[in-house]
Amino acid sequence: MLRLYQLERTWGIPNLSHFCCKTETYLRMAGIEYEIKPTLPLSAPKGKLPYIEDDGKILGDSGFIVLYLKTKYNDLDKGLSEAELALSLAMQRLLEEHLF
Ligand SMILES: N[C@@H](CCC(=O)N[C@@H](CS)C(=O)NCC(=O)O)C(=O)O
Repeated sequence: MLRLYQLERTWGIPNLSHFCCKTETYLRMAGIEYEIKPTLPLSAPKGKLPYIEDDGKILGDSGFIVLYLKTKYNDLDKGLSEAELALSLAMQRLLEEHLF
């Protein structure tokens, strides 16, 4: 089963890290079976969380992970038009990299 390495749950919210939260949300929405392995960034291949282990592959960075999940399992964006895909990418860039 796919393993998701991320920060331990705290204060009853899914995750303090929005990158971890995003990755786990994608897994849940796409109906992919996974187990969580709480860990710290020091153990991660790129020094940052989340990362996954699937079929012997280790992959870091939530963007690359979602791309991998879309290709291998279930692409939740498959019904979107080009304009909707462009808008979603713009929103993603804004929220992930420029809002905090
Ligand atoms: N581009 C990465 C960013 C991941 C990231 O910044 N993770 C933070 C937690 S929110 C982290 O592990 N930081 C540890 C550090 O910077 O030393 C992704 O999308 O996964």
